[in-house]
Amino acid sequence: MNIGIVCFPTYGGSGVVATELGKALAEKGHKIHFMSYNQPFRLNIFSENIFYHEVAVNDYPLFDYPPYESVLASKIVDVAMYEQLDILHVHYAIPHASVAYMAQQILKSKKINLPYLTTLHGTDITLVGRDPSFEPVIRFSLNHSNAISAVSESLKKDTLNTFKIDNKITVIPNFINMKEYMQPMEHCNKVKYAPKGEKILVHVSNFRKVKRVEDVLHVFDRVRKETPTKLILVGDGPERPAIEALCRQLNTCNDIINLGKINDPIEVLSISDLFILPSETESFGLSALEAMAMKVPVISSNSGGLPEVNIHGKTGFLSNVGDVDDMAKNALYLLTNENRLQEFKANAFNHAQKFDIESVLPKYERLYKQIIDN
Ligand code: GMT
Repeated sequence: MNIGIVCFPTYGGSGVVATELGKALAEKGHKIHFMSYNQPFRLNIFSENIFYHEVAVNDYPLFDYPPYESVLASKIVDVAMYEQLDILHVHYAIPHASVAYMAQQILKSKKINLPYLTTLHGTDITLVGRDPSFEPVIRFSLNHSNAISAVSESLKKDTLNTFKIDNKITVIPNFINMKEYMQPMEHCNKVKYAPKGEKILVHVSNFRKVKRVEDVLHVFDRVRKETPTKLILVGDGPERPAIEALCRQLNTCNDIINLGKINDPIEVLSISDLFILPSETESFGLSALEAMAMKVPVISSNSGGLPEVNIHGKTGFLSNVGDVDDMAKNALYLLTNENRLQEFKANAFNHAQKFDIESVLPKYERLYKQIIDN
């Protein structure tokens, strides 16, 4: 198939899913045309089946807001016509679903049929999407999508509760390429970060408010009072200054290692003992799945789709949002008993295998085929 993929290129789950999906489809022989305003950050490979079409929005003094949607719609029309796309897959409803609809209508006037699949990732429904100023456009463009997929049962439910959707929503979970998580990691030396044999907690995110990174610091503060521990923070974003201020206030900065943005956190995860994800809302929690694939159990909130990924009492523990005492108690329960920690590590790894790309990719291929055949 000739598949167009539209996504945000920025550091975040929807871009990672779109990119990894495109890479895997290309490996199976499909031709993949990425359209984005920057090279997606994990699209750092050479493949004869992958093409990147940049959406370059010019900065005219007249515009307070650059017309990204119009330029993207034109790009989709151009790529669809000249690369003969069979299908368009847009990631993140806002504004990609309505842009896809507009491109589809333009192509229709040229007697070209371009069906589109909209994949919902989370904040496009649970945060941004709840803003009433988007409602008519989201509802319309979702109802006109040739198909909709959501990354968890929880997100499907949230979408149906938030919008009046007549279209069917197919759940296709986030995935990982297990092969990449099973490579030898001997070169990653834990001693550099934990010289006295301390345990390592890790958090990976884009440091947005919704991630509640301050809760990570509060959990860490409680845990390190009981057992020697270090905290590694991976990522960057708007909450970073507040986090730096909080670690000074808690007097924990010396035991926190800020690594900033890292394209692929596999190596850091390979030296970590527990992953902390206390998010306010999380439609799936791809970062938790990536941790589990590296045998790192997860201490998380129980919001959104997290219970579909992190199995309470098996691959880690779930707590109510904001209950840092419970999260710290659960972390200590694992960190202070090596046999128990090893058992949870093995469970996390085994559960992660259920989300291997090998089993998830055919679900997307089937959906593409259904849409094209209709
Ligand atoms: O979590 C973020 O801030 C990034 C966000 C995105 O849209 O890129 O991630 C969302 O999509 C991921 C991939 O489907 C999910 O694994 C994340 O759970 C989801 N984030 C939220 O729902 C907050």
